[in-house]
This record gives sequence, C-alpha cells and structure tokens, in this order.
Amino acid sequence: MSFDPALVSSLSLKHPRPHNANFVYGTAGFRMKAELLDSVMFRVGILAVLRSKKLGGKVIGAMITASHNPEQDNGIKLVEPLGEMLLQSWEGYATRLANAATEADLVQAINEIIAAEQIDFGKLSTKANVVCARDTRPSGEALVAAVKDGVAALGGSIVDYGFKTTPHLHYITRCLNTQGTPDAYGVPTEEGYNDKLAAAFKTITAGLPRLSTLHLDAANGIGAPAFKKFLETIGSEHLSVHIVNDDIHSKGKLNSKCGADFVKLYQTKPEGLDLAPGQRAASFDGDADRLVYYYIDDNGTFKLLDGDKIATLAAGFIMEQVRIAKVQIHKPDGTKAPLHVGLVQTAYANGSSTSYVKNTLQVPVVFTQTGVKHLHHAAEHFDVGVYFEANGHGTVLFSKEATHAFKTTQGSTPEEHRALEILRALADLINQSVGDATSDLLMVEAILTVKQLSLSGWDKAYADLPSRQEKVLVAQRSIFKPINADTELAEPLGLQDKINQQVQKFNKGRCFVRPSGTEDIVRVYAEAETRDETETLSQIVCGIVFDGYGGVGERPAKFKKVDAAGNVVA
Ligand code: NG1
Ligand code: ZN
Repeated sequence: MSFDPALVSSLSLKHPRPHNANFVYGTAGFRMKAELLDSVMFRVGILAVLRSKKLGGKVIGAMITASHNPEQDNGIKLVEPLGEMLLQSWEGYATRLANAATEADLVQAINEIIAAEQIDFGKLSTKANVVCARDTRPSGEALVAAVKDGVAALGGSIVDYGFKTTPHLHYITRCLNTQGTPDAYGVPTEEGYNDKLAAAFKTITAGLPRLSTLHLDAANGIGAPAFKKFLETIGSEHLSVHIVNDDIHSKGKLNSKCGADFVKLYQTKPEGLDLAPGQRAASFDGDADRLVYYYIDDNGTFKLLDGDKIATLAAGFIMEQVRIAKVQIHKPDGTKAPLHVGLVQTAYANGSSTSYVKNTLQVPVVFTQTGVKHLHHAAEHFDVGVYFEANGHGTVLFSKEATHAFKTTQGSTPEEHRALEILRALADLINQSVGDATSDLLMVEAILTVKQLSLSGWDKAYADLPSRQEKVLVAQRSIFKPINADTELAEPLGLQDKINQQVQKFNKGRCFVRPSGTEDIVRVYAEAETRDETETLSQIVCGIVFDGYGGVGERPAKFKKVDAAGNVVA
C-alpha cells in the first residue's frame, strides 16, 4: 500500500461529506455556499497531492475564493505548475473524490486515480508540494485548515501564503516551479510580484506626463490591501490611484453593489464611488482577477470599457510597437516570419468588438467556450495571444519565440529602440499565467500614458452594440446543452429554433442561452441595434425559457409571453 488509508479515513471523518450533495468541479473549480465546502476542501487537498506526485513533486497551487460571488459563497480551484488552471482531464477526478460517499469509497477513489495515472506513490524522492492562499471571505480560514488536512492525509507538504489575490497565487506557483531555470519567472512572493510589475511599469512610462488619478473600486476584497501595497512599492510619483470600497472587515460588503461583475452586469457605477464627468475609474472583482474601466461622458452617460475594450486596446498597441520595432520571429529552419497576433473571445464578446478586431485591426479572432481555461489554451497558439472575457478577465500571452525576438532584435533608430524597450517591459508587466486585474490595470495605464489617451479617447475605437445579460432561474440547468462555443443549444430539442425565429426579427440581433457553470441559473445574452430592440429580444427569450423549460420562483413581470407560432402575446 502506497499511502495510509487509516490516516485518510481518520482525517476524513473530521470533514464529513454532507448528505445529498452533488459536487461538480466546474468552470472555476468548486464554488457554492461556504458551509457545504468543508469536505470538498479536504478532498481537493488530497487531489493536489496526487497532482504534485504525478508531476514529480512540482508545486501545485490551491486558491480558496469565490471571486465575484457573494460573501457567503466560497470555492477552491487548483493551479498547475506554470500557473494555468487544473488540467481538464483531472477535473473528473476532483468530482469523483468530492462525491465519494464513504471513507472507504474515498480510499478507493484515491486508488483509482493512482492506478489510472500510474502514479509511483511510494517513491519517496517525489515529495508532494502544495501552496495555498485565500481571499478575504470570513469562511476562508476554516476551509484552508480542511485543505491542509487533505494534504496531510497523503503525506504532502503545504505552505500557506495567507491572504493573496488569485493572480498572486498563480504567479507564486509559477515562480516556485521555475526558480533556477532559464524560464525563471520571478521572486515567489507578493513583494517580488510588486517589484517586478513596478519596474516594468516605470520603464514604459519613464519621462512621460502622468495621467489623472484613477479611482479604483476594489470590491471590498483582497484587491484593496494588495493594491495599496503595490502603490507603496511603486510610489505616488509614478502612479496615482485612489482606492475606494476597501472595507474588508465589515460583514457582507464583499462584492455587494460594487466590483467588476456588478458594474459590468448593471452597466452602472458601484456604490461607494462618487464619479464626476471626466474622472477615470476602474473596478476589480473580489479576488482581483477581473478588471473593467468606466467614466461618465459629457452628456452624463455612464460608459463602460469592458474586457473587449481592454483586449482591443492591448492588441492594437502591441501590434503598433511590433511594427515600429520591426520584430520578426526566427523559425527553426533559419527563415524569419512576422509575429502571429491573435485575439480570443467568447460568445459574450460584443459583436462590435469582433468586427473592429477583424476589420480594423485585421487580427484573426478565435471563439472558445466560456471560462478562461479555454481562452488561455487557444491564445497559446499565437506569438501574441490576447484573450479577454467581456467581464474583464484576461491577459496577453507571448510565445517563447516572441519574447526571444523582443530580447534579440537590435533596433537601429531611437524609435525602434524605444518600441523594443516597451515590448520587453510589457512581457514582464503582463501576467503570463492568468488573467490579473492588477497587471491588466498597469498594462492599460501604461498604454494610455504612452499614447496620452483619455478614457473617452480610448472608447472611440468602436461603439458597443447595446447588449443585455439576464439570469433565468430554472429547475434543472443541466438540460441545457451548449454547442458551437456556447453560441447555440443542442438541447433541449427545439429551443434553438425558437430562439433563431425571434433573433431574425431584430436588426443586428444575436442571442444565446447557456447554463452558468458557477451559479444555479441559465444566462440569456442578447444584442441588437438599439437598446429597445435588445431589451425586447432579451425579454422574449427569457420568457420562452422560463415558460417552456422549467422556470422556477416568481415569474418576472418583464419577461414576455409568446404563443406557439412565436408571436408575442404579452
Ligand atoms: P458562468 O457562471 O459559467 O457564466 C462566469 C463567467 C465566466 C467565467 C466564470 C468564472 C460570464 C458570462 N461568465 O461563468 O466568463 O469568468 O464565471 O469566474 O461572465
Ligand atoms: Zn475573480
């Protein structure tokens, strides 16, 4: 026997599995009401050890957070050695472990994974290593203790990094696994992260006039103390940011009427921020991996600069610098080729942004399923792969060849030297392991500083089509089966035809229905030429879903009713 089943069982008894629960490792790991999570945490601790053992003792990260969800929720996701999300083929093991009904079944599940993955468990030289961190949720402390028990149950070792943002933990994991190698990513601490980003930001913005103060809504989450520390590191002469919604101690404030998700969904400023026309503002989400910008225009209208706008700003800027610097990739056969730049979006990207990227930037766009793990992998196929979800979660990936080309290209004019300096610094400034609100904010501020661009100037690139995202409560969201990168439904049979029938009645109409992976709801996204048309299309499709496909609770009065022929009757 390669591990001690008695130890697993005895520790597991401290973390009993709730009856009737069915756990699924979803888009963002396990996420639900915190009180249901104790046994899940313990078992994810076990899985982290198995994953580390499988990878010869590489460090695996475990982040305890529920991101933008309300404070009573919590969750956990595992981080691969280079900072990516857990390998998809292991998600099934997570689900299997979490649902093992008894201690005996849990031991059996562990043995199944060891066998399936051919893990040499007894090999003493491969000690399992796990690092963990958590956001500011009050439930976090006890849940971390459960993870530690899980790691101990299989004899692994775990280092607790305490309160960190999700991107911090991804960064630290990557640094620990690359230390002393040619791919060394940095010093594996929050200070190391702050120093690295501050140095890169200063290089890009040196000698340029500063932008006006940015008002940052930190969602009353971990991003508040984290960004304060960053500001101390960089110094106010380099970056002026005024943080609001920084109360991480009062109960119930996290993500409540504030934060990136709130601002994106309701297209309005967060509570706790007085925003005057002309002021610049941004919001993080609760674990500081999402970022959106916004301002009030001269007519008093709220204007959102979401993940699509950030992606297009970044792609346009990087392409410009690559052009100026005349960077080319050296291919293995000795020839040179232009850098391959691409953008990755999901179905939730605004249609205008996609047209702008294709037609104006002339950059190819790839669509993936919702969830950054899908976008991240698609972005890896480019030399410069820009990926963002509309909700503000994303980053830019540079291939090894691209970073090598930035380092080795010898510019011959001052303009070329400067563009190369910017590209090298951007590769340091932008978090290569995961979407990161701090790093993305610094990237945006750096680009706007170089271009001396206001938020309204940035916003002019293209005008968003009006869009609407609604939630519909249904009895069983698992009956909705999305296909074609979430743009259509294969099941329930017939529903897609009904949606199509409605969409074609609207100018520039687009609408899709998809079950959420993180909340017990179905999402309805609609887009059309005018705000009124968008609203109508959205309410018709919400009504169709609610009335015909298991809507529960009180029927929202705004949902429209349609007859069998698809005509709106109320
Ligand atoms: P779900 O709940 O599956 O739609 C949401 C976001 C995803 C992703 C995950 C993880 C939208 C429409 N969906 O997923 O993009 O960010 O949360 O946090 O924004
Ligand atoms: Zn988040």
